[in-house]
Amino acid sequence: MAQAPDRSPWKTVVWGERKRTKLIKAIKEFKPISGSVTKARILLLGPSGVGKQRTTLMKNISSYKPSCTEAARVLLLGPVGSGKSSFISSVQSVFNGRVTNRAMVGSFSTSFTKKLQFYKIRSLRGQQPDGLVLCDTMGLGDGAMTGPTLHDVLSVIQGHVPEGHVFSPVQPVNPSQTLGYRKRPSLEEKIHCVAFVLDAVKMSSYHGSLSSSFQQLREHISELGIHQVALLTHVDLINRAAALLGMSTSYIVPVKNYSSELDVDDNTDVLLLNAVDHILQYADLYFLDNSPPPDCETP
Ligand SMILES: Nc1nc2c(ncn2[C@@H]2O[C@H](COP(=O)(O)OP(=O)(O)OP(=O)(O)O)[C@@H](O)[C@H]2O)c(=O)[nH]1
Ligand SMILES: [Mg+2]
Repeated sequence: MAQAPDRSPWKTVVWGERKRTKLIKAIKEFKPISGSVTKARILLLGPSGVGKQRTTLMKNISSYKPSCTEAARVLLLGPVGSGKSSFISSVQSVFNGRVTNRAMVGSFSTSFTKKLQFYKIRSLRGQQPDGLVLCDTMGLGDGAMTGPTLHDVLSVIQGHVPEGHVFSPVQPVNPSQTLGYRKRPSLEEKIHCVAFVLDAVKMSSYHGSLSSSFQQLREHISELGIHQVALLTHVDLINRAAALLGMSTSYIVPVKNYSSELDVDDNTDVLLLNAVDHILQYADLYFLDNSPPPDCETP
């Protein structure tokens, strides 16, 4: 005979109004510890705060002037299709006030970008940054034969490679065969910062050899005294989640679960609490529509 399902709660969770108020109060009073732009901060700032922050950031970038060269050259490096060209176009779009496809974007299994291309970020109107040049390059492949070699990348960073150079695994950069090769590049012609670009969605499917390529690259780039940062793209897949679930994006909130950390941190806490707060809003809507009329309530 089938047993009646056990309906006793496995855990008693107190989600009273007091707890909710406490969580909201804690979220409202939360101050991020670092100065970085985090999702947490955006959530707390609200639409007008985000607008202010955008204006401040645009002003800062527009007035940026390196101390000893005309512009800072930032090289974007990453696997094929990770969003290097898209990032350049996106930054340009911010300053144009409309979406602009400045660097051409593709979606093939081999790199769409083949040439070394420098993009001085300019504005069609208003604030004009001119201290920033973003450098697009061919995507790093899974193996040595499917993208620029370590030697090619280091030559670019050291400023030997001219704009327009087409990367070829069979013809690595070299002083005698590379057209326009600069033997003694000036500070202006060198790369001043490297930004690795990775696709959050493909993170687990990246080939193991890519990890050793990054390790080698980082060692050599660090030896050159060049700082590196990383950009994580495709974190906007909320739309895809919405399509999969068949629900509006306004129902979906980003969450960062604790998975490898040893300690909690305030930013992650806020994302989690925001999700809980969001869930409770919808639970409240249910109660609003389904609470029994006062005369039916059990004494
Ligand atoms: N959803 C989403 N798609 C992105 C994002 N960034 C890039 N893409 C898409 O990913 C594909 C590849 O983008 P690209 O900017 O061409 O990538 P890339 O790193 O320049 O690629 P290669 O030049 O081929 O090495 C395009 O279809 C883009 O529209 C992102 O943040 N979110
Ligand atoms: Mg590209």
